[in-house]
Amino acid sequence: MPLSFMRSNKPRLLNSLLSLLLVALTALTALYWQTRSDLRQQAHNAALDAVEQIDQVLEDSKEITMQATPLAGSACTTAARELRMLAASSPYIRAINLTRNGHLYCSSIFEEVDVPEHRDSYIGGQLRLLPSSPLGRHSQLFLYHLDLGGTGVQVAIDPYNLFRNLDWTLTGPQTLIEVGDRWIGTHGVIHLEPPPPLMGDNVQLDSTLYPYSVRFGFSQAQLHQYLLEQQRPALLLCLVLALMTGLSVYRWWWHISTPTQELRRALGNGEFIPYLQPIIDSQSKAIRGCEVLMRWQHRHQGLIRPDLFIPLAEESGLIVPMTRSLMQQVSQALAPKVHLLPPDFYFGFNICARHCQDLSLLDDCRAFLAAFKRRDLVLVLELTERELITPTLITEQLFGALHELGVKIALDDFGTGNSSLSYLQKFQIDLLKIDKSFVDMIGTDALSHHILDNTINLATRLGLDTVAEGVETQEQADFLRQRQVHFQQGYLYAKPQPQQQFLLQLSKPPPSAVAPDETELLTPSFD
Ligand code: G
Ligand code: G
Ligand code: MN
Repeated sequence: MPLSFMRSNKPRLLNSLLSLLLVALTALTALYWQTRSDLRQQAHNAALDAVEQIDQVLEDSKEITMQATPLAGSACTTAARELRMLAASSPYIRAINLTRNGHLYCSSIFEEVDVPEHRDSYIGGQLRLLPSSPLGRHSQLFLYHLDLGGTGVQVAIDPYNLFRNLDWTLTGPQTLIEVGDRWIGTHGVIHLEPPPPLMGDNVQLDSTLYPYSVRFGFSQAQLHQYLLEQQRPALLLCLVLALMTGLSVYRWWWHISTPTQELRRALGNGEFIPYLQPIIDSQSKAIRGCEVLMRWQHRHQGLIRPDLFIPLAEESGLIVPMTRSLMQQVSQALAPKVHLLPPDFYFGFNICARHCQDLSLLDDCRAFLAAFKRRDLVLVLELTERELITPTLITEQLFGALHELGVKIALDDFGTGNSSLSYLQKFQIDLLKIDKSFVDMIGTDALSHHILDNTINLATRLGLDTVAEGVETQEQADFLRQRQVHFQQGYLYAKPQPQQQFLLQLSKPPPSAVAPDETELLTPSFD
């Protein structure tokens, strides 16, 4: 697999984990909302039931007070027995009492009593909660009062019984019956202080018949408990779903993450760096320029050759920002050292055909040249002959503007393609880079020699500058110099190298003064 170097397991693991979490989180959130809405519905139903039942108890109480009405105001000795019988008719009723002139004077339990009664302490004139009965020690009472003018009948309902017999689906701190500013809480306990602040969710329902309301709620803890107990199969399903998603992403990762994404990531990460290879003047042996060659400093795989990723970069269009980044890195590193560069120094950047259909290249070239404080420096764009440019309105505009800007155009790998004279003119080629395959012919059989001579002749006859690529031996160097090839580039002089190393080489004394073993990059054949 040629692109196997793009396969790193780290993003694969990370993305598998992320998708696992994402699915788990989404499923859990959906389950949470579903459970919450279930509980709300349950609370609402329970509240409806509760109001219906309490209303019924109060209706019964009202009915009993009506039956006791004839006794109101009469002597307790005669009324008490009747009151007891009436009280026994309902399981909720603890006692029935008679009032007269602001006093409770007769009780079905204690018979004759005398306790002050305030009519206006009844909410809506009907209901009242008493945390302790003035008659009995332990009783908490929910009172219903029928006012008959000077007299009245009072029914004392046991809040514990009331609370217990209601069909609460949910009971907890959020479940209560409110009467005025008092309320009955869990186990029928009556409270005087305001109800606790609302936590979690709750439903409040007012009775339409009597002045009270019920509130049914559930806390976050109850919700979680419900979720764990009632939704266990769904929770397990979420877990399995999340695991399966994570595993699928892990398994199919190479189908999901394209090499283009890996290139984009590397670009964002600054992993594409320039290597510079010197270009030497054939006669003087001095450095006259350099070719900038892209390298991928991969975070796991080390240095990667451009022929492995440039085709994909071209195809995806990422070559445009990648080249821009390369130009920026070179100008940033070399502009502060511009004094080290020889006069008329030239920078060669490789540009692919596709890149020539994008006018942004012009801005990139302008920015590159502007970064240097010297006007004699030359920017050369190398276009390969292997892939000829299709002339369009954009290329016409681009090459015209590049020419005006002083940017020179080189035809790279010259001799390997079939560019015509009109092609050279159309794209205003200034420089021919004779392909290494021709240089390799030097010193071989006569026929090859002939081809090489013809290629060099063609280049010189066109009046263009010439660069020979891939010069590896002294014989090749001498031959090319004799044939008037202007510049040379190859391992004989130096390999492509990191920028700092290239700068170091520039600051060294001229090549002729360098001892053979002082550098592996410069050879003694320089003389
Ligand atoms: O160094 P070498 O192996 O560097 O280069 C291999 C090929 O990759 C060459 O054909 C060269 O033109 C191409 N290449 C290197 N750097 C770049 C670049 O920045 N842009 C383009 N388009 N091609 C490049
Ligand atoms: O852009 P172009 O296709 O010309 O790219 C030049 C390529 O040639 C780069 O890959 C560079 O590393 C390589 N190169 C430069 N000098 C030599 C050399 O002397 N010998 C060999 N084998 N390759 C070279
Ligand atoms: Mn090149």
